[in-house]
Amino acid sequence: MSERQYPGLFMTVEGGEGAGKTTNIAYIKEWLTKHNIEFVHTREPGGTPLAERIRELLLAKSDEAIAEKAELLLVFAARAQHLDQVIVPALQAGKVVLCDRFTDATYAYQGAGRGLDKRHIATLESLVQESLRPDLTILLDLPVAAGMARVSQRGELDRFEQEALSFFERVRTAYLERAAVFEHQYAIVDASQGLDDVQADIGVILQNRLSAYAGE
Ligand code: Z5A
Repeated sequence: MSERQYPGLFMTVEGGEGAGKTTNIAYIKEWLTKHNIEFVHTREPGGTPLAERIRELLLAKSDEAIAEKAELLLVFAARAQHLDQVIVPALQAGKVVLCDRFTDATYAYQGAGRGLDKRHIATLESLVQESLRPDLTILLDLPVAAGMARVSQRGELDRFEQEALSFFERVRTAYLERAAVFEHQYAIVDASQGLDDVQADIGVILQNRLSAYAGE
């Protein structure tokens, strides 16, 4: 957990393909606005012009295969810039940072998905983030096949979306394992429910975890 060295609160949203991050982040933004909580909404990879350029490199299909370690370093290069330019200044200013994915995604995708050693990820995490960790991670959990069915209507697949089902199964398992280890950080939401129920669950989590922060 973050040692709360900043007055702001760092919230991330994670999940596999089609788990509903985009849909539910819109709901979280409405909730924060309704409760007069100042926030910055951002995403990873990305969140600054340079980091968004790195995102394009990571997601685009290309004739040149990206080496797994190069992918890992690109993710953390984007993150270093994002922390410096957006996340840390917002936390210093006392805002809530609402981030679509963060380092838990690196453990899930580059660690479990690609099979890179978690110790290397932990080393980069310490280098880039020092002691900063999310205060709250909402994990939208959904069976892989259900998530795939939800996104199947979309057009061309990006570089990650082309991976095999087994890759996404490893990603899901890794998220659930991390949620069990970092219980204080994670709140798991059953994203296979209808949207109203998913958002009711998220509302309870926000009320429990942010009301003190909002001074309610
Ligand atoms: N990546 C990485 O490898 N390492 C890292 O460290 C980081 C990221 C940070 C980009 O992520 C890629 O970067 C990601 C991992 C990698 N690749 N993948 N895969 P992204 O977050 O930008 O993209 P994404 O994961 O592909 O998100 P998504 O597919 O767009 O899904 P989503 O935002 O979670 O879902 P959605 O768009 O809100 O919902 C999908 C559909 O389901 C949509 O039609 C909704 O209306 C519908 N939906 C949502 N909720 C429900 C419910 N409850 N019932 C029924 N239908 C629903």
